Amino acid sequence: MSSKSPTEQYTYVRNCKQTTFCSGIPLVDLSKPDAKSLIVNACEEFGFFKVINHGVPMEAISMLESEAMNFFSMPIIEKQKAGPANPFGYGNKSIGRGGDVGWVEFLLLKTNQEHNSPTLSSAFGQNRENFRSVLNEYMCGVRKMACEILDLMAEGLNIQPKNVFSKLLMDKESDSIFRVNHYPACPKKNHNDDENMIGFGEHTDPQIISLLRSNNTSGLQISLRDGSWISVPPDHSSFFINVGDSLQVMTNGRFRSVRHRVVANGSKSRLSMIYFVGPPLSEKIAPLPSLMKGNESLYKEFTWFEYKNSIYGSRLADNRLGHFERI
Ligand code: GA4
Repeated sequence: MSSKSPTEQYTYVRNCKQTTFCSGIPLVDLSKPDAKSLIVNACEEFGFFKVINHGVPMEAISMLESEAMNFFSMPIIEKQKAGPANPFGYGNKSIGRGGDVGWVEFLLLKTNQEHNSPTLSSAFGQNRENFRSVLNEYMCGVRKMACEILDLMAEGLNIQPKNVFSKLLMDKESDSIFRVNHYPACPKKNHNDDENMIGFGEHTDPQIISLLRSNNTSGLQISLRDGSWISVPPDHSSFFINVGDSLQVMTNGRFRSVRHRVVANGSKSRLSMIYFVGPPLSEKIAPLPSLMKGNESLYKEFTWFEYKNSIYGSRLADNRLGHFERI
């Protein structure tokens, strides 16, 4: 255990000039014919884009958001009945096993399991059934959108069959997870302070893609190619898509796994819900032959199981793909 007190373990980031609100985030309207080419361009340049006309019913979204808010507003002793997040359940401040700490509490859930574990039941009590049905409705909608986006990626990249990516999500062994993060408002220490407490430290997601939706509170920032950070203007009715490490490998580096982080908001709490599309554990993660065009793979071969094992205990900010790069 570290000898630092919990508050000393938090990290702060300066609200530097680069961290201005940026409206240059790629925007994809899923109902338009140019969606696939916009998606490919966005994944190459940013590894990140915003989606509108996503088809996830607004009702399912707001019902899950209110269920989640009800959960997080319970006394800590009640929430802890659903913890620790080891690996699934309620977690508070401590992220992963490498010692990272953030101004955040969260629920981590498996997507293809009945949410009837004794821990979750005791925390949700009477409300368990309601939570479960609202969660399932939301996840069905997001899975459908994820499938559509993954097929558009394959089409945009001219890969046959077009379900090369989406079949990993549709596989009943898909190792996908769902995360709800709650970042309480974090008042600044001094009135004219230009530092923000880190809610969730910088990292890339290990999976294929992540589909994020939040309430209207800012906090999410992404890192651009030149290493600068930009804030993503919040939009509660849209989804934000991140390219993860596995998709970077499957496209042999053509798509970029985006580094991102969340800074705590000084006055409003932030709630985000993220669906991480993970392949089955036995899946070989390697560049797709049709994308190699005579080039060598930039990565050594590994399965999703091996990758997951190798990242246990890493720090959030680590370059986890580094171990698998061919030099
Ligand atoms: C980042 C994406 C997902 O939230 C997550 C995280 C996981 C965790 O919270 O336990 C990790 C992190 C995430 C990447 C590196 C390791 C594992 C914390 C950490 C330090 C659930 C995931 O799959 O990888």
